[in-house]
Amino acid sequence: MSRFKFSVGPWNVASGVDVYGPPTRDEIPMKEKIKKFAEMGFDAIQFHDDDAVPDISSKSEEQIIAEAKELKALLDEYNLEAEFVAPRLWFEPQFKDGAYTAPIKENWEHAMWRTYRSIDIANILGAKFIVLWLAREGTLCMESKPPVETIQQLTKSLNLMLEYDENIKIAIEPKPNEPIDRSYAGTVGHAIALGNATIDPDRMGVLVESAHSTMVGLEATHDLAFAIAQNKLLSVHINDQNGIKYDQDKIFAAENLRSAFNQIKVLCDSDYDKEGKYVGLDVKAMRSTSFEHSYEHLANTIKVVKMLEDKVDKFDQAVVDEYVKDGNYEAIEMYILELLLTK
Ligand code: GLO
Ligand code: MG
Repeated sequence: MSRFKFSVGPWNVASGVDVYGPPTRDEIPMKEKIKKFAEMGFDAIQFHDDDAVPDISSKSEEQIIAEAKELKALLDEYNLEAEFVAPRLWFEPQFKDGAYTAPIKENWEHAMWRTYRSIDIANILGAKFIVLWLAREGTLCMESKPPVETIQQLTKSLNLMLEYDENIKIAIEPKPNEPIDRSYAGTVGHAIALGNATIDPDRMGVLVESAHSTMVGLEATHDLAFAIAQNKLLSVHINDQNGIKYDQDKIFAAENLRSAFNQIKVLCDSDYDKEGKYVGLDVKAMRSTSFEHSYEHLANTIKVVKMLEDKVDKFDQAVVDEYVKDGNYEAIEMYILELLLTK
């Protein structure tokens, strides 16, 4: 048994499409995914606004509320919680040069409209926070927007969200690159600083994704630790990534086992599980995986977390402390390698 509660996003079961090729697997309807997630033992689901209410931009506020209530009834049927709602502000053409940092006022207003609707949906589903993955908040063309004013526009957008609902919390999920190559707020440090610049820093936090740290050569464990030390860690997206490359969303520990061990260790050591928070998965099956194995990357990730928890339970800090006193850092390396490589 794991000490953690797990959450998953419906987009984690996907068709295998990438920028260089078409789908390799059939799409699975949302209701089927939710049923399967419940059977797999997940505790909560993560939603984009348009996962919860498809084609959200074409719908009235009344329709959005009605559909969110239907979804809530479905979740209740399976005894599932909603962890968060995240406005998906990167597909619509209006957001081609940013959403909260859009240079054209009407586009920014549309981003805010979708965010307010996301907060409404979160309230109906019982989710305590929204997640902002600032996917297009930067620019492909540096001169298209004056950076200082534009970053201030981002802070203003956050303030409006905090004013819209006095209880909602906001977790910023930073990503340094892809789809834009130059993000305005690409790291955990930026995300925390942005939160601190708002009118209500206590309701601002971060969601740390392993791959987003790795893809800029940062250590995900220390990004988690940094957020925990500032009391800002609202959620996590565990996954893995082969170095400083395109976003891969591989199963946890598939590329960086020692880092994965330390990520789980820092969560265990900080009693993350006791605060009612979820270990969120943001993993995708590889493009080469066949349809019949559409869910195995999720089951395997949970299995790996449990195995790493066992390793964390076996880890003895007193042994390491002795080696530190003796300056025997080689012994620490070997202690960890033996821990990870033997039963
Ligand atoms: C992509 C992100 C993405 C977000 C999701 C929730 O790189 O990790 O999957 O986590 O859209 O906002
Ligand atoms: Mg993510």
